[in-house]
Amino acid sequence: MFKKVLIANRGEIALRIIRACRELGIHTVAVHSTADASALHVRFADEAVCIGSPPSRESYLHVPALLSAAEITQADAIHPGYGFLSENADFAEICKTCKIHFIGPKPEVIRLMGNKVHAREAAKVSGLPLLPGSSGVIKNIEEAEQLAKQIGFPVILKASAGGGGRGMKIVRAPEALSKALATASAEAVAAFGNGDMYLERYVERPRHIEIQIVADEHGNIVHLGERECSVQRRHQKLIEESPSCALSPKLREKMGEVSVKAMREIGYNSLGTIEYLLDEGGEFYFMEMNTRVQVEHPVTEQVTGVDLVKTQLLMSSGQKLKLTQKDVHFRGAALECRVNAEDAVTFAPSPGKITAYSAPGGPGVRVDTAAYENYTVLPYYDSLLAKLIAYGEDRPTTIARMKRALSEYVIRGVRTNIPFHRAALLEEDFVAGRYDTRFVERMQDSELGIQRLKRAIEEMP
Ligand code: MV4
Repeated sequence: MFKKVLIANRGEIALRIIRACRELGIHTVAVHSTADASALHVRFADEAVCIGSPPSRESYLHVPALLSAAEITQADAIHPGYGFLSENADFAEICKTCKIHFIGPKPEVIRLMGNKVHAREAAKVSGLPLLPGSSGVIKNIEEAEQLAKQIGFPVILKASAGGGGRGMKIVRAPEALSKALATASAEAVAAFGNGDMYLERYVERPRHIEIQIVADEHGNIVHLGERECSVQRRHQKLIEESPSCALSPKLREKMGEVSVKAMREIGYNSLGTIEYLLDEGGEFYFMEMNTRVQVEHPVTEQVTGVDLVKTQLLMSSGQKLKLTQKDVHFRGAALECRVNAEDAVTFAPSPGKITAYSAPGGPGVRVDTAAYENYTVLPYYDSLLAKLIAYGEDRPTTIARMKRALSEYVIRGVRTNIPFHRAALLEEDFVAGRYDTRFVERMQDSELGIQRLKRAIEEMP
């Protein structure tokens, strides 16, 4: 097992990783920017190293500083968490060169999944269902027009170097295709330094379903079921849950099985998530693969009882997965609300000092956060303040618990999106599990939705 792990991250995920390490008897090194000197991850770790200035580029993304910190503390592994360098193949490669263990899949696999055209091809050859679309990069407008005519409109153009909703363009009519391709490709060059595009049939009202994979370095692979993440706004997830109301036991088994099979084909050997679009007819299609631990991993932990971060550490150090698919049982329902320091109506960030803080608790409630009273939410980093997770024997129990927990949560000094969550949980469509990726839009367009949000803001403690 690793003796000492450096955590190349901050906030709640750094704490989550430190907790897992401590339970496994692994020493921890926190790194931090000058602005994070008093952060909880710094206090919870065994050692801490200041690696630079507040902007991420000069600290949490600064590779030489991170490697120096690992070197001077003699850390034998780096856990990248999510975001920052977690899916940076070059960083994983540099770690390898420096003989520091990168906790994640091999650099080549990170690189493969980061290139969405290559990922799509790899998914196809390993048996994952794809939407009809281009094989490889679109070579010219004639090819795109021919293909779109074959598939039928609407189609979607996606940047090969994009992902997570970046660099996409929906095209609804043949006349619009040529301009859209030129613009999207130019935007991709500007954003990613790579204008490669691909094309797919566009699914109007998809649900976002992702399958959690756990794979060791000895060929053992299991899936831990799904998370539904359809409650998003501008590709920022807001509410996640497991199980999804949209999956029958049969479909769950099918999605799990094909995912495991594909990971076996690819030779995947880490924690991973396969994202799918689920259409209204119950057909699912490969979208992207994430090669990191995800923000929403706790909902899977609560319904399976598997500690994903501990499992990731154990497997990464070469241990065999003790779990077989037969050992995986799903129990009850879990929900996660991402509590962000942002305005509940406009979603504008709201950094500042937390002047009063009291977290919910009691049965079926988990709070993953690095916030505390007098903590300052910094403008340099993302606005995630806490992940509020509720779980219970069934979905109605869990929703009731989440509502209760949201009503207990006191955060003063910064604005939060807690009122948004309270309003969302009152939506009939949410309660019925009848939602898709347009849920937030519909809520914002509905008189009742707006009214509920206003009332939730007034009712804040
Ligand atoms: C799509 C799609 C519809 N059809 N692809 C958004 C994130 C990126 N991973 C891919 N995304 C989408 N790809 C086809 N062929 C709709 C989306 C999409 C979406 C997907 C999941 C969750 C929320 C979304 C919001 C808008 C669009």
